[in-house]
Amino acid sequence: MFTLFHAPQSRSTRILTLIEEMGISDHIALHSVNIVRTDGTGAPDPANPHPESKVPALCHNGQIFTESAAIMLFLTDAFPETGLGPTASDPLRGAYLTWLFWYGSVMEPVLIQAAAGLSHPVLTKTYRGKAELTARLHAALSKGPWLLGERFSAADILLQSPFFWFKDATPDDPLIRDWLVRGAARPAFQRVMQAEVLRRAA
Ligand SMILES: N[C@@H](CCC(=O)N[C@@H](CS)C(=O)NCC(=O)O)C(=O)O
Repeated sequence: MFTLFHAPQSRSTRILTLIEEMGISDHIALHSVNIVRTDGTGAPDPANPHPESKVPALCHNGQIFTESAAIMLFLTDAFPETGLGPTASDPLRGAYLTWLFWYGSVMEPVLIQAAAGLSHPVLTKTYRGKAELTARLHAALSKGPWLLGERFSAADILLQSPFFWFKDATPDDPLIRDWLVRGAARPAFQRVMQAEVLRRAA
């Protein structure tokens, strides 16, 4: 059994979307926790095992996994038959791992800096900027409907997620906009979004 520590409408929502896409919710115990939201509401939850009181956190056999990309990689490797992540011998494995790690190492920093209005040569040298981020996504999506070409994967769920919450951050690029429309139209995504509205209101 896996326990997902979750707060509705947060970064752990994308893990729920992955779980729904994989059809593995019977294997997951959902544990809702309080978190400090960006508006200052909420509070750290003593029941949350995340060392920074954040979500998502996943617990399995006494191990704690944090960081969305690590959790996604662990789940797609644990349930390879669901097809949501290429396994070690798959020729798409390199691209898959690259997108998962690029998200946390480059994409989130670039989007957060842009949202904060930060600009500094050291930041730009290290992470590049929104134009380069757009070009990288555009290049991948010019080869197929998903980041791995014809194959939908956890990488799409992860990299689409910030644009669903912060629509203004969406690059003005038709291939990226169409990719987001395809992701939002998926039945699993829609089921999770509806359930999240109810959980947040509860
Ligand atoms: N890099 C982490 C970020 C996790 C994160 O920042 N989660 C937010 C929710 S959207 C949180 O729990 N914030 C509570 C806090 O900052 O105390 C990941 O991708 O999993």
